[in-house]
Amino acid sequence: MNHRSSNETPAVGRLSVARVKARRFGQCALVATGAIALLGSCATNAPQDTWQPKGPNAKMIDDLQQPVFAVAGIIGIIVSVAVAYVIWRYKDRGQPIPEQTHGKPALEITLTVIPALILAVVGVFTFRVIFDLARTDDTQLVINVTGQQWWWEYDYPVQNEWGITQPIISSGQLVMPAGTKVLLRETSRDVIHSYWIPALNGKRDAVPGRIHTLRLEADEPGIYAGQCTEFCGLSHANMRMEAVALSKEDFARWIANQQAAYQAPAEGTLAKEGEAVFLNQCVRCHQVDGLKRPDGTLAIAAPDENVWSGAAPNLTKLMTRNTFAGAMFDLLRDACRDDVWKADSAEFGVKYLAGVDEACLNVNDLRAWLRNAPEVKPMYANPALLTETNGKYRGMPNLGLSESDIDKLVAYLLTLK
Ligand code: HEC
Ligand SMILES: [Cu+2]
Repeated sequence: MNHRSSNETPAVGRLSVARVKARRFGQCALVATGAIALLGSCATNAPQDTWQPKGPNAKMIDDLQQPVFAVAGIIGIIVSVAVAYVIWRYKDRGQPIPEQTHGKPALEITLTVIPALILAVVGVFTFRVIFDLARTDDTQLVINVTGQQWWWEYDYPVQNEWGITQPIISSGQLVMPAGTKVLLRETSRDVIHSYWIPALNGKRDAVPGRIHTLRLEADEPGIYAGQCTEFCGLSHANMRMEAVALSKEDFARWIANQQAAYQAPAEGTLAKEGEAVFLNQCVRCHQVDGLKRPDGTLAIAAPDENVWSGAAPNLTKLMTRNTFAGAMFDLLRDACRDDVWKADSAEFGVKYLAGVDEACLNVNDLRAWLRNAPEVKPMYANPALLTETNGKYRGMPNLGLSESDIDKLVAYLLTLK
């Protein structure tokens, strides 16, 4: 039976030139997209590659995803080839409609049972990994992680076995000992964020009012990159993080330095003038532990009165980190940064713990930040809201500082290490 009337024009003949062009463009776009996706897998410098686990938790996930990917891949290929064959073999060439049958129980049962068995096996292994990744009873070190627009705060509760005798508060870079079962306790101060260091484990949402745990362990010292992976507003893409794994000895050094007492800059220096500017302009949001006002009282920040999320990064040891503003900017200049990032694991600790000195400071980005932070990191979709703050800011405001105040502040910030 031929159900196309013989006097109809063939399909191609009806296409206008414009439609042919549009179709060609569509085909090219499809091929280009596929090629880009494929070429992306050739990247050599891919610090957030989920196929390169650098610790036992990520390894567990990888050991599961490799065989599942292989099985799914083989099935995917079989199904695609079968579909392509059927499309080609049975395409309408005007042949009669084949004899119609109702069902084929043997085939249908087989095609139901096989996938069910495959899914059951995958399910058993998946559950095992999920439970293993949820364990908290073998924890060796606890670190609290709090997300807010658009940076992460890390605080280390007192843990005498690690020499942590007073709480340590840091931001941007999570510092942890290598070869240690670290447990993050995550929460958020505003919207939902999600913590993800692909080389060390999967993702875990940070939700206001809740505490979620995430195991992290790195085999080797080094820096492991990640980024917030739950859309959290305008600068979501600028909310990054880095886990820094140090050898146990280097971690002990880091802990000792984080707890070291505040060293006020010497009288008569530019840094001392910077301290005064800091007390005037910055201390209402940023805590520097041990910093005193001229009258000898301790300066206590009140970010809850000045920032919507109720927090601003603790700057006590700013120059011991090598990024700032949610790891959006490097605090280290390129050459110095590469020196730290590419150090082999034997000398990594030495280079990381040296901290940022004047020669290595990425002074341009830091000055741009102090000059007008919302200009370099978007914080308000509606610029009118920049000035209408109702007394509270989102992120770091533009403080209208003079260049000479910025000179002083940079000199002061360099002493915080
Ligand atoms: C109204 C509160 C507020 C004031 C005042 C303020 N800041 Fe900030 N600052 C913030 C917030 C919030 C962030 C985090 C923004 C982000 O990363 O997106 C921040 C980030 C920073 C950072 C990056 C820190 C890190 O670890 O990522 C530096 C450095 C900094 N501020 C320096 C200063 C200096 C110096 C002053 C005084 C001139 C100052 N800030 C005044 C709220 C404030
Ligand atoms: Cu976020």
